[in-house]
Order: sequence, then structure tokens, then C-alpha cells
Amino acid sequence: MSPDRTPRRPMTPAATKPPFRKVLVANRGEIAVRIIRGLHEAGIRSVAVYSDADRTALHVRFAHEAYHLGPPEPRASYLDIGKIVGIAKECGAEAIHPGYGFLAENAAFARACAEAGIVFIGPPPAAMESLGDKVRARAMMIEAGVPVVPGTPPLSADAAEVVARAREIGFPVLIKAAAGGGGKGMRVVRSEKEIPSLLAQARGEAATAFGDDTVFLEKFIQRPRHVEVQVLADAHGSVIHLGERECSIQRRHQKLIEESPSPVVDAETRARIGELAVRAVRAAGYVNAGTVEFLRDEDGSFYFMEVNARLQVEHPVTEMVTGVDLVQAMLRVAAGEPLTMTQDDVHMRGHAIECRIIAEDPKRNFTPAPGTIRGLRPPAGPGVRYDDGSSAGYTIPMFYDPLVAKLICWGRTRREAIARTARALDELRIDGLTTSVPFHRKVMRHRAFIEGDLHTGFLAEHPELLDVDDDPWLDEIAVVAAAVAHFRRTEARSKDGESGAGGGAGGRAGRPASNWKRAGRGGWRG
Ligand code: MV4
Repeated sequence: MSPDRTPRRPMTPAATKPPFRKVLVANRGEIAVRIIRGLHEAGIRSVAVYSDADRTALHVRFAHEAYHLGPPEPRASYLDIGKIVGIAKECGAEAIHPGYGFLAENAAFARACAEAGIVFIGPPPAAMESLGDKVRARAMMIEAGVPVVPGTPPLSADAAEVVARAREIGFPVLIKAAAGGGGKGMRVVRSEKEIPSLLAQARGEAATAFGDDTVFLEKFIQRPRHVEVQVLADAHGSVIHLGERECSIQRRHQKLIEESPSPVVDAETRARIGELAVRAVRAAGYVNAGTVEFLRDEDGSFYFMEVNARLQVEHPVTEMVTGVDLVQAMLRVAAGEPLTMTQDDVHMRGHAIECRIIAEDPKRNFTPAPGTIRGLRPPAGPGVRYDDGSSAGYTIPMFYDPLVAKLICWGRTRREAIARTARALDELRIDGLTTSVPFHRKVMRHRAFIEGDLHTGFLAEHPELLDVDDDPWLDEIAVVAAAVAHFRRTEARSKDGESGAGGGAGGRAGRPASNWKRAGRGGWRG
């Protein structure tokens, strides 16, 4: 089979023996680009796949080979297991990296890869399945001695029993759907008399959303922080953790800003929750990179929430503070190599913050605002990393996640990381799109954020952060203003009988001057 696209790209000189010869990336956008970069650094030939909406995307241009999947709809492209595994087999890829989203946590996909003799770069399907079931995962963690929020097994239909259970836990309690996710089927119950109606609502919502009305109770944690621990497990029984990330700045269960370390986690706490995370993934028979999510109560207690069985969007903040390349680690672990570092080799240095640059309008409740990138100037300089998957001229498709890029900045201290992020955001220009950039600029200057006073209700508590100005393009305006001022001076001088602007360019200034004349009088589009 010959590729639909074969960008001219020589192999990169790898530092060590490549763990694979050729790997297919079953994803798109910034994460596909991130993984392809990792493949090239490892000396591995990269294979991209793409839909009709991504013919000119960066991941296609970066890869050694690219194969067309089909129409833009995810079902017909990035979710088509048969097509993707078929391409991998035919082109001779030894492994597939799924990125995040799409097929990343799909056990059937991982099994299809194994059946085709292809390595799935992620956890074993059985571990993925047992962790995907909330009630099963909760029971497994209790068994393993990992603290979970005080709560109940699935509730019976007996209302009196539910009341008794809620009393035992103490109000407020939270009704959660067993099949849950994304907050669907969740209800906060503040008093006994609310139980019958809220229970019916939660069951109804769970039945509609998941086809399963099983619900259970948990103590409701007020103003919790979302703190998650990165883990790395090899196939030989070694498991280490790479510290935590705080992801409390989110809206409607979509994270917007993440950082590492968490402002409230000290070295002792890190060792404790790191140990809990290691215990959690061991209990599940987990191998490869994964994330253990905790809720942190205001009293400092940590409770297990769930395991994310994939490389996460926010993985770069961990890479920047630990110096560990998670994509390289995933490739080596998937190839059966043992981890080359122990827990004692993991050191966190400084602080990193990630801002998700999303094609959304913060003023319109963060609704997607796809469009075409007209001009792009990514930020750079010391401590700045910009991970993106597009370039000028690219149209952000409406079919997929509107994340267009991630800005990750490192500093020796949290304050330095904030200053750098603010500076980089001011340099960043994405012309043609409405994005979250002005929102991020405002957050970096916000007192509560600077003080590290974060929790999952942060944006609800500070609605002023959502009321952002349109991107002002101050530097562009300054350039135009300077040009207009220059033109006016020149025109005034020529009226006085002087000869043009003077200097070398002056003699050829006839045409530009007349253009500026139009600009000065009627405006460009006037
Ligand atoms: C909670 C909670 C408070 N108390 N559980 C939301 C989605 C699901 N993954 C877990 N979620 C929560 N569970 C108890 N017992 C608050 C949330 C929650 C939340 C958690 C993490 C990140 C953002 C959140 C936003 C709202 C609510």
C-alpha cells in the first residue's frame, strides 16, 4: 500500500535504539503533532491518518506517511477501528498510539490491535475496563486501601433506606450515577425532605444519559480542588509517580488551566498521595502512563475519584517540572522495556502552567467558535512551550474538539511561571479566531489566581473573569497609528512645498503615500 501523502522528511538521528521501527498515530490536532515529534526523536517512522477536514493539517505534514480515513465525521474517520487497524497492518506499523479522546480509552480498540498483532500504546484492555466502571473502581480502591469519599453501594428503590444512608453520611450528600461522567446524573441534597424529588431527577437523567439508572450516595465535598497524580508503570511490576497537577480552573467539566505542582501540595503530601496513586494503579493491573484523580477537601483530605487511562491534555506541565518525556516513556514501556528510573530519580524543579487555547467565546458561555486562522504568531523565549496542531490558513473543523493549542510556561517559582505565561500570552497572536486567550490574560492578573486560592467553583465565584475584552491587537493598532501619523506629517510637509519624506525610500514613496492617503481619509474598507 502506498501512502496518500508522503511528506519529504528524512529520519532523525535517534539517541538510543528505537523501541519500534514504525508507529501509527490514531489521532489529530495538537496531540497527534506532539506524538509524531516524539516518534521522530526516537528514530521511529511516523504514520498519520486524516479525515477530509484535516487534509492540510499539521500532523499530516509532519508525518513520514499519511493515509486518508474518510469523511470528517468521527464515526467515519478517527473512530473507525477497522479502517485504522487495517491501515496499520498494511503499512507495516508495529504499534498504534491513540493520543487522548477518540479511541484512547476504548478497550475494544486495544483488543483489535492485539488481535492484529499490533502493540496498543496504552494500558491493557482489562485494566481499562475495570477502571471505567465507577462502582467497580470504587470497590477496588476500598479493597486496596485507597481512600474514597464516604458513600454507599448502589441504592435500592427503598426511599426510607436512602434517607437512613444519607443521615449516616451527614448532609449535604451527593447523588451520583454509577455509569456517570461529566457530572451527569449528579444532584446535591442539602436536607432530608429533598431526597424523593432529587433522587427521581438523578435516576431519570442517568437513565437518559447512560441507559442505566443506578445511583449511589457520597458525602458532598464543598469547594474541592481537582488534584491528579501522574503515574508510570512498566510491564515488569515497577510503578513510579511523577508528582501532581492541579486542574481546578475548569468550566462545565472542561479544564482551562492546569499547573504543576499544586499550590497546596508540599513534599510530604506529594509522597503520600503519590504512594496512594501507585497503590491504585497496581490494584488495577495497570501498565503504561496513567493519571489518578483525587478530590482535595478544604480540610486537606484527599479522596480517589477515577483513573484516566491515557496520555492527558495537561501532560506537558509534568514534563516541564520533572524533565521526563512522557511520550518516550510510553513508547518504551509499550515495547516491553523496563522503566529506567526509580522513584528516587524523580525530582520536581520549579513550576509550570498550561493554558488551553480553545476556539471558543468566553463571553458566550464558552460556545465553540470555529473559523480560519488568518495569521499566527506563537510565543517563544525562555521557559515557553507552545504545542499546537495547525498553522495559518487552516480552518478549525467544527467536527472535533475546538482545542487549537496549549501554551505551557515554566518558572523557578509559581510567580515566575505566572509572569512568563502573562508575557507569552501577550506575544501570542491568533488572527481570525475567537479564542480563550484574552480570558487567560485576565486570569494571570487576577488576585485570587495569583494567591493560588483555587477550587472547582473558581470561575463561578469570579464571574468577572468571563467578561473579557475582545483581543485588542494593541501592537497592530500601534503600527497603523504610527503609519497614519507619519503620512500626515509627510502630507503636511509636501503642502508646505517640501520634497516628500526624505531619505532613500522617499523617491519611491509615491504609491505607498497614495495608499496611505486613502487609509487616512476613508479607512481601508471605507
Ligand atoms: C464530587 C464533588 C463533590 N463531592 N463528589 C464532577 C464530575 C465527576 N468526575 C466528579 N465530580 C465531582 N464529584 C463529591 N463527593 C464535586 C465534583 C465536581 C468536580 C470535580 C472535579 C472537577 C470539577 C468539578 C466540578 C464540579 C463538581
